[in-house]
Formats: sequence, C-alpha cells, structure tokens
Amino acid sequence: MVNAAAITALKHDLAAEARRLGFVACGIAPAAEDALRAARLEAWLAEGRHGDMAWMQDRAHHRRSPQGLWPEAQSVIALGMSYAPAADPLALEAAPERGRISIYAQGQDYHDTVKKALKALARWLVMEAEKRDLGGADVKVFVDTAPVMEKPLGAAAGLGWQGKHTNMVSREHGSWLFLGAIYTTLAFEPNVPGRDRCGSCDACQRACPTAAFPAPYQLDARRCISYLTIELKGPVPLEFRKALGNRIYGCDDCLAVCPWNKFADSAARMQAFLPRAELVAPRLADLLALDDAGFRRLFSGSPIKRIGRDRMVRNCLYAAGNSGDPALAGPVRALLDDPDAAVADAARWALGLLEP
Ligand code: B12
Ligand code: SF4
Ligand code: SF4
Repeated sequence: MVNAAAITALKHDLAAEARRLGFVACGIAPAAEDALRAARLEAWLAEGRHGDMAWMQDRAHHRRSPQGLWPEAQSVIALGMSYAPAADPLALEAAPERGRISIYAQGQDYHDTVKKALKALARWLVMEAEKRDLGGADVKVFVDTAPVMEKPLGAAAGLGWQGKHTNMVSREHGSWLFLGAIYTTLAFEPNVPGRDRCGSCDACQRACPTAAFPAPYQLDARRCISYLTIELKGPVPLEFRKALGNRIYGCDDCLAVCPWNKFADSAARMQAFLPRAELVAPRLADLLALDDAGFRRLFSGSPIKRIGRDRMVRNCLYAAGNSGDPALAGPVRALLDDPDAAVADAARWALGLLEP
C-alpha cells in the first residue's frame, strides 16, 4: 500500500525540481483514455486533415491515450518550457526581401533542450521514488515526435487550455510554451484541468492567411503554412503560394495575435531559445544561394536542418516571387535548372512574378 502523504510530498518536490530544470509549467493528468479526445483524434484523421503526415495515422492507437501506448502508465507529468519572444514575431512582414523563420526555430532545437531536461527530471523521479520507499517507479519521456497528444494532455494537467488556434495557451506564458510529457507508473493525484479562457475572442481565426481553421478549435493541417513549409514534400499547391508571403519556415500568425501573450515574459525563456542572429532576418538572396553543405552549416543545431536544403530553397523561391524585388530575379534564374524538381518549379513560378 503506497503512502498517500509520501506521494503528495513527491508531487510537490517534483514541481520544484521541474522548475529548477527550466520548466515553467508542470502538472499531472490521468493516463486513462479520455473518450472525447480519442474520438476527436479519430475524426481529424478520418477527414484526412493530417495530409501527408502518415505517421499521425500509423500509431493512432498509441496516440489515442497514454495507456494505449503503455498500459502500465498511471499518470502523465505534463511540462512546459517557455520560448516567449522579446520582439514582435510579425515585424518582418514589412521586409519582403527577407525570410521569416518562426520564433520556435530561431534558437537551438527544442527537441534536444526539452528532451535533456525531461530525462534529468525522470531520473530524479525514479531515484526519489526509490529513496522514499514508494515501490519503484517506471518512466518514459516524450517530446513532439512520439505518438502522444501533448496539447490535450497539457490542458488536462492544468497547464492551460487548448485555444481556438488549437495550441495550448497558458495564462502566464500565452501561446509560447513547448510541451513535453513523462508517463509514469506512479499514481499521482491529477491537477484540475485548465479552463477555456478564449471567450468571444476570435483573433487567431481572423489572422490565418490560408483559412486553415474549418471551425474554432479545429485545424486542417493541409492548409496550414507550418505544414506547407515544413512537412510537405514536393511543390506547394498553387492556391497557397501567394499566402505564404515571406514565411519560409513555419508560421506564428495565429499564436502571435493571442491576447494572452501580454502576460508572457521573455525573461522566462530558456537561454537555449534565444534567437541566433543569422536566423532572425535572413536575406532571401543569401538563402537562395545555399548548397547542401552551406545549408547544413547554417542550420546545424537548429530544428530547421530536418527539412534539408531543397525544401528550404523551395520555400525561399516562393518568398522571392512574393517579394516583388527585381534584385532577386538573378538568384531565382540561377535555380531554373535545379536538379530538384520542386525547386525548379518554384523558380519558374517566382520568375513569372518578378519578370512578368
Ligand atoms: C502534427 C503537429 C502539427 C501539425 C498539425 C497541427 C495541429 N493543430 O494538429 C502542423 C504541422 C500543422 C503543426 C503546426 C504547428 N505546431 Co505542431 N505539432 C504536431 C504534433 C506532432 C501532433 C499534434 C496533434 O496531435 N494533432 C492532432 C489533432 C487531432 O490534435 P489537436 O489539435 O489536439 O486536436 C484537438 C482539437 O481539435 C480539439 N477539438 C476538436 N473539435 C473541437 C471542438 C471543440 C468545441 C473544442 C473545445 C475542441 C475541439 O480536440 C482535439 C483533440 O484534443 C504536436 C506534438 C505532439 N506529439 O503532440 C506538435 C505541437 C502541437 N506543435 C507545436 C507547435 C509549436 C506548432 C506551431 C506553432 C509551429 C510553427 N510556429 O510553425 C504550428 C502551429 C499551428 C497550429 N495553429 O496548430 C507545439 C504546440 C505547443 C503548444 N503550446 O500547444 C507541439 C505540442 C510540439 C511541442 N512539443 O511543443 N503541428
Ligand atoms: S500557423 Fe499560420 S497558417 Fe497555420 S493555422 Fe496558424 S495562422 Fe494559419
Ligand atoms: S487568439 Fe483568442 S481565440 Fe485564439 S487562442 Fe488566443 S484567446 Fe483563444
């Protein structure tokens, strides 16, 4: 029989240790299936809203619930790390000759930073459970890439609520939290779920350049610029190319207009997520000239390296076409015969706009 007072004390100390490791939010959610959440995931997949992200479908039975992935799990420790920006994420809209990289990708790769802290916290938990005679604890850590529904779990653990833009919003940190989770066999008392505080606001719904929200709280990834610039291989459908503007990696528009961001303090941001100077306002002309080696050098340690040179240059070509800057016609023309078919196609499209 596990001592209830001891497990409550451990939960309290866990939150303190999480803070020490850089997490600004920590809470507990049940590991059992939530029927509504699972049904909404299935409905999203059935509509095909995941587009080409087949990996969302592949392990849907694991994604539905923590116990679907790991039947022994009793609790989910949901964690948030701040990447609140100091500057206006949308300011670069006024500089079409430069590419806009979304805030989350301007610093070091969050997968590495969050994973490292999650592992340290999980190790601490296992040791403490043993020291406190709680019968031993097993743990698994996740950030982003595993079949885990991090946003609804974060909301269920009281970190915030899923806003109408579908991301998890926090009262203290606005839209700017990276999420991670630790599943554990320890049965902690769950926190009270976060209350929806969107009210009548619809700023994010109106801000989306591609009308990617079929309804509030629902996203069709196939229309989202984040998906189109990061996940989609091959050419971006013509109907979206103009709307990309100068966004070359991800999109912050629906996040940036959220009124709850006014409480977010960039001082809470992890040092690792400070923007790298060369990724804040890169010149499209420089990015268009990248070869594979140059791409790897520039984006080493950044989440951007995952998309490779071809997709980045493809995105920069759409941005060059949208820039209306005749000085970019030369660099664009140099890519007309690129061996990558999507790059060559994007160069033709861009040149058509720059030299009609
Ligand atoms: C797939 C994915 C994407 C896809 C699809 C996004 C999406 N909304 O599903 C794409 C590539 C588009 C994407 C984009 C981005 N992503 Co992303 N992505 C993921 C990933 C891997 C899975 C998300 C998922 O499960 N989607 C499936 C759908 C079904 O889930 P859902 O949105 O939770 O669906 C719920 C709602 O629709 C709701 N619902 C449905 N109907 C209704 C009706 C009502 C009335 C209500 C109240 C609710 C409701 O219920 C559903 C189930 O809970 C997670 C990491 C992870 N493992 O969780 C990161 C993650 C969600 N992404 C993240 C980020 C930062 C982004 C971007 C901001 C990056 C950028 N700047 O470009 C954008 C934001 C775009 C947006 N508005 O969502 C963060 C979000 C952090 C946070 N605070 O929430 C995560 C958690 C990664 C991380 N570890 O930090 N992403
Ligand atoms: S990230 Fe951009 S494109 Fe995607 S839903 Fe938000 S505003 Fe729309
Ligand atoms: S912008 Fe408004 S509607 Fe959208 S998530 Fe924030 S509070 Fe909710």
